[in-house]
Amino acid sequence: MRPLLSVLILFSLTLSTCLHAKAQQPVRIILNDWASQLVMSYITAELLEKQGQQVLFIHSSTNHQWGQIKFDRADVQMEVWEGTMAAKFQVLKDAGLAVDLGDHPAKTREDWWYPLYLEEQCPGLPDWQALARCWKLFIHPDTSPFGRYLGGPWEKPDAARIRALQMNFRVERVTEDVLWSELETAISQKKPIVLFNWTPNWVENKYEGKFVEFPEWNSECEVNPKWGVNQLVRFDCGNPKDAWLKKVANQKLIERSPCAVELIKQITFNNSQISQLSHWVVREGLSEQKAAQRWLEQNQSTWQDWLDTSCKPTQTD
Ligand code: TMO
Repeated sequence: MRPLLSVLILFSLTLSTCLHAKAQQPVRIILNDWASQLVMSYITAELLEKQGQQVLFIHSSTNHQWGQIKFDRADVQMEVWEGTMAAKFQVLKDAGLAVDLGDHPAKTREDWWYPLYLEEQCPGLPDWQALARCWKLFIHPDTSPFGRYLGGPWEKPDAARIRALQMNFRVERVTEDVLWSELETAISQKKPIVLFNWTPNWVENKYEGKFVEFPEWNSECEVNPKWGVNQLVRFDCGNPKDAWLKKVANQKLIERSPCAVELIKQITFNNSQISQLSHWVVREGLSEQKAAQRWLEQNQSTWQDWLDTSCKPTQTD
């Protein structure tokens, strides 16, 4: 072969390899701020790496994650909860910017919650009107002269709900750690507390309690002021029960990393698995990474199956 030709071939081979490598971008996984989501994200990262993908983590609040997806700065969120995130997901989905990569086989609920002993102090619970009547039990220095509702950083407009239902409460927003430490303190002294909680979660395996029953959720409640007990404003209802939990991706991931998409579609967790993940972190004190490792060690055949039935990026990308 003539030297010039071989140089040209080498050049074009190198060029195509570079282009090829450039086309394989890392899969950017969103890390939110509650235990099971973090553990599941680390499990997903491990599996994507086993599949031959590169992975990056993007720290984001649930509110900001939609902008991250919209502006192509993140690729996947493994735990999108209907109760707190459906409306914002729907907007991006309708715009063709986000895709649904399937539901987990878990039924979920996110709402105000109280430990069971409160029913003696506040007869009529779990009805919200009983809670509204008992508001004085919940007066707290942080929200005085109103009752305190302890919320996390994830909810939809709770203050709007409180106003719509004319309750003498104020929201205090805290991180997940503070939610649980306040819950522990209240329970150890049998003191009144009403706070944001969700299922599946570690709490249901440890403490008896109930969600407050607000007026039944309805999509109209969030868009139509006329709907519901307060004719003038929206948000006069609770969050959905038996709600979905899904994986959501940046629309661009579909073409960019089809094998990652195949794998993510297969990764699913049920209620008891998810509460187990949060239990390992919150109750047993494992780091989220350690909890992910433990799950991978205990569920080898499950994830091997997911990998075996997904394409390999080197063959298709
Ligand atoms: C989003 N969360 C499960 C914390 O409600």
